[in-house]
Amino acid sequence: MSSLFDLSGRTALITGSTRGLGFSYALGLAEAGATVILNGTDAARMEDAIGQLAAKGHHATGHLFNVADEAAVEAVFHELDSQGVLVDIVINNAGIQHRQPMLELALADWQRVLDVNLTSAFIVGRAVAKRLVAAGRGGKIINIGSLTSEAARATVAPYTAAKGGIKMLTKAMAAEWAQFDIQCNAIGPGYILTEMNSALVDNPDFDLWVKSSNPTQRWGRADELIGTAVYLSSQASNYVSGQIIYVDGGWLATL
Ligand code: GCO
Repeated sequence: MSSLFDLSGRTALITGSTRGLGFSYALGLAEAGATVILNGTDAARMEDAIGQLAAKGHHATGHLFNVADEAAVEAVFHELDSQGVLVDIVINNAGIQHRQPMLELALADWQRVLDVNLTSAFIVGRAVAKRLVAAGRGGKIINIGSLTSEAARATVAPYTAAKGGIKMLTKAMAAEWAQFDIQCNAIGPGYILTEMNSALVDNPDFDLWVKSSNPTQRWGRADELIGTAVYLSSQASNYVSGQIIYVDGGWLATL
């Protein structure tokens, strides 16, 4: 049974993984045996993240690049090609947030969120899939959605639109790439205690809303997402594709 979830011999790229949920996914996949490649845009955070994994016995490498920049993504994958590294698990986790009413929202801010939170998953996912198909290898693409893949919260319209797009992009990837034994799924985290959410956690009204709006009556923890990430990265999910699994304490299931 344990071999079903064993990621030994696999190579996983997790975008936006120098901190927050991305780092938790990276640690979880490393603990399951995968060789982990981190991504971020801040050299100091990258060094710290690699050091944290090394302290736990995991030798990770890292690449600093903007996931929404097609040329930058292609350059990194060409470097991996030259090193003989074939990524067969990717978690498209990189994301930003911009909280502002739409009536005041600038198009540039709308576009920036869509580029980082949605288009990047297409760019990186396509780079990975192209190489898996060329190698005749299967693999796993895991996109990170959100509760806002299903329901909207006021003042985060570009994030909501992007995460809704993530849900449907995941299905599109499944439709086109299942024939190549590439399973494409998504994880929809609930409200999780992360640095990106710190302003919300510290807001008493918002904190009360989160705790009163879901049946667990608490925020989720980053480590509570790891099991789903390992499952979707492993052979245990080889006949699962196009799905989004909400790790939300039952929030979306209840009125
Ligand atoms: C917000 C948060 C979101 C939530 C996520 C929950 O402002 O609503 O930043 O990122 O954490 O959508 O699924």
